[in-house]
Amino acid sequence: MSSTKRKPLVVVTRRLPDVVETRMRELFDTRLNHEDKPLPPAALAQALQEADVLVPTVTDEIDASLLAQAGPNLRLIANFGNGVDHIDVGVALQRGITVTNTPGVLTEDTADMTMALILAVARRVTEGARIIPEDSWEHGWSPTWMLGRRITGKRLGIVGMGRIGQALARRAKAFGLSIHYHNRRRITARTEQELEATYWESLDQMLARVDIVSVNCPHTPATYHLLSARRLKLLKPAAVVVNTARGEIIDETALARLIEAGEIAGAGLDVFEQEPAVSPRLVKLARAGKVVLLPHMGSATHESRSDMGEKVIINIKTFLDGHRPPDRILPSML
Ligand code: 8YV
Repeated sequence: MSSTKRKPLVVVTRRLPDVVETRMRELFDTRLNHEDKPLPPAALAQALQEADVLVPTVTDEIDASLLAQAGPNLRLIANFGNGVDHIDVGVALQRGITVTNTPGVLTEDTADMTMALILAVARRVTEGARIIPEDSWEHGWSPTWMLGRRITGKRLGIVGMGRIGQALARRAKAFGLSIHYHNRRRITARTEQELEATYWESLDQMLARVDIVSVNCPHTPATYHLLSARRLKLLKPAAVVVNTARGEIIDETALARLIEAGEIAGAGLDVFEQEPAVSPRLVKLARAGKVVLLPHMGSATHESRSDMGEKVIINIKTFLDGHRPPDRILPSML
């Protein structure tokens, strides 16, 4: 900090819940984004030059060239959100900038949304929900109309058994799904028993055997296109793919192609490779009722977003008080 008297300048790139913004203004010299439009690169660069602390979100691309323009006061990037793949964390750490995130508080809501997508695709919920508002129910009920697929008794393959993966497993178990998972590390025997989860060291083998695949791992260089065209082709034709993690983990073009060809039954996606742009092929499949597309709503509850803000504040406050913030991103996590 250049002066011990002045309050640290915290620049927040997007509008946050009122309660969070109010508290931040009490604690810091806080610069808010009242318009809530994503900052253009030049404005983001200026924020990095001036701030002591930057509070970005998933909509801010903070790459190496932007970080090279950071001012001498920038010591902390306190991300509002769990995923930090929009930040070049390696470069930030090299430049002595600490990066934190907001884990834990959005777990249950994201798992709920994953379950909602599984049900929506299998039971054609969004397709059905359009019928009455569009005045298309003139023939009434029919024994063979709008049939979906039962989820009870099916196999769910979870790719990434961290907090969200485990929260999904707990829900899915209650719905009668059997739980299968692939993860970098096997979870403890106790948790495996509690979730009645089967571990697959080979992702390929798991994919060939499950009915529903859910992506719940972070996006890192190692997980980019983890569900590649080759791996997607291993799925059964009746399989459904759900993604509430990051679009980049799935080869989206291959996914769309396989659904178009009837080699995969459908998908429920909350995240996309080029957000907010969504592939026209996926949009067409959504219109045809084959896929359900949500605009990145996994953690979109009042509770999650307030708790995420609280985490951001705790991380900033702890850091400015000279302590290690609780949610530091360490090189081993990248
Ligand atoms: C957030 C998310 O809304 O936390 C994450 O990683 O994907 C979302 O739930 C978003 O990242 C906020 O920046």
